[in-house]
Amino acid sequence: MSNPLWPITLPHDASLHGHRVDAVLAYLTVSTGAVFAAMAAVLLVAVLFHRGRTRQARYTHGARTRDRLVAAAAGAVVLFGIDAVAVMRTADQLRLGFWRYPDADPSALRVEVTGQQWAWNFRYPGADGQFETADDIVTLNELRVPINRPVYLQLTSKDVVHSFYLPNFRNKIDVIPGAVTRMWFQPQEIGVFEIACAQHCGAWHYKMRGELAVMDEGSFAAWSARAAADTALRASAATVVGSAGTTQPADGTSGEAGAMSSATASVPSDGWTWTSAP
Ligand SMILES: [Cu+2]
Repeated sequence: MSNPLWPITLPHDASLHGHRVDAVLAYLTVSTGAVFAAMAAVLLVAVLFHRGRTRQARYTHGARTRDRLVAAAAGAVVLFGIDAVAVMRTADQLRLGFWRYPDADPSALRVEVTGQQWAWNFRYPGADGQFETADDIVTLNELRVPINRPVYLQLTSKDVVHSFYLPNFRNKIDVIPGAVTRMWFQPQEIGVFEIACAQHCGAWHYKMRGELAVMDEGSFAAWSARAAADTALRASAATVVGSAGTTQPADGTSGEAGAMSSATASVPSDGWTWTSAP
């Protein structure tokens, strides 16, 4: 992030649909700025005009019909000129971008996210495309994704409410224990971006951050293969340890990061299901 004006300006947008959020913010900035300028001008004129003793200000309780009409007109301008338009524009942008979940898109990369005090766990389905199987890839505070493909996340929390926040992708979703939420985004730029928690979730909330690495397709495939090999190695090591009489999970996970899949299985989602990847 080499923006010299940061944090005065918005974070750099590296996503397909981020401009939609920026457009709504720009509209709100300009429209409320115009109303602020008009109000400041009215006040300034009133102060300057009634400055001398010759033009005494006339006080009113605003009970006259004319006063009420002026107040109602000003209120209507704000309500319909700014608020209603902002709501409609927001709904449009959500419909055109953020709510178009890639349920039927076979190219979408699906990842399960589990928040906990104070870290992010990520679980990829591995080569078989199925979660909660032996070849799942599990990472901590590190989400790697390929460029120009939809990334579809399903999220839950182990303990308290967190919020998965991607400032450079204009996306944020609450991560709630006992519930499953979802979000999607499409990276347009290779680079490393910040993952933050946007809900105050305890003493070390400020430490709850991760890295989102956007890679080219080849590098992502190479990383996936390496991670899959590591998973297989861990699984075989766990089997050896397990046969020696311990209770180590044999699927190569730490058990902690595996919480997501069991939570997903037991918590009803609000009407969507992972479609199995090809
Ligand atoms: Cu948090």
